[in-house]
Amino acid sequence: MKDCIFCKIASGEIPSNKVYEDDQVIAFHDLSPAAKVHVLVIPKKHIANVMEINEENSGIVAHIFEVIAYLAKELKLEQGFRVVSNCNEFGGQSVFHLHFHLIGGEQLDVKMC
Ligand code: DGP
Repeated sequence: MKDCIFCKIASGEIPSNKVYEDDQVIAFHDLSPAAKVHVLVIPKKHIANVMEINEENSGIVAHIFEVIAYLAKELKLEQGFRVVSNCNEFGGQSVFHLHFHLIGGEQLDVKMC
């Protein structure tokens, strides 16, 4: 999608500090890390956020969680981590391309629920 920063990262137009890539998914370090490990896992195909997940595209979400499980081991997060997807204004979403924050590498102190 034109003007979507994560589409540009997915296509390689904007560089990123990549930790994983396959034909459907890319994962890279967050520009403003909230913890020692803070990786964003995104579908290459543009989906705005969780509100746009449906029967036709939910397979990518299952695949993203397989990638998250793989990365959790690769990044040595066995002691624990958090997966977050912010959605729309009240959820604090700032980039409108579906992404999952994989956060860990230390004790996380802000427990939302
Ligand atoms: P959210 O606020 O949930 O929409 O998360 C967007 C995240 O994306 C935020 O933690 C900062 C990160 N971010 C924004 N622009 C870039 C970028 O150009 N490169 C990288 N690596 N991360 C970015």
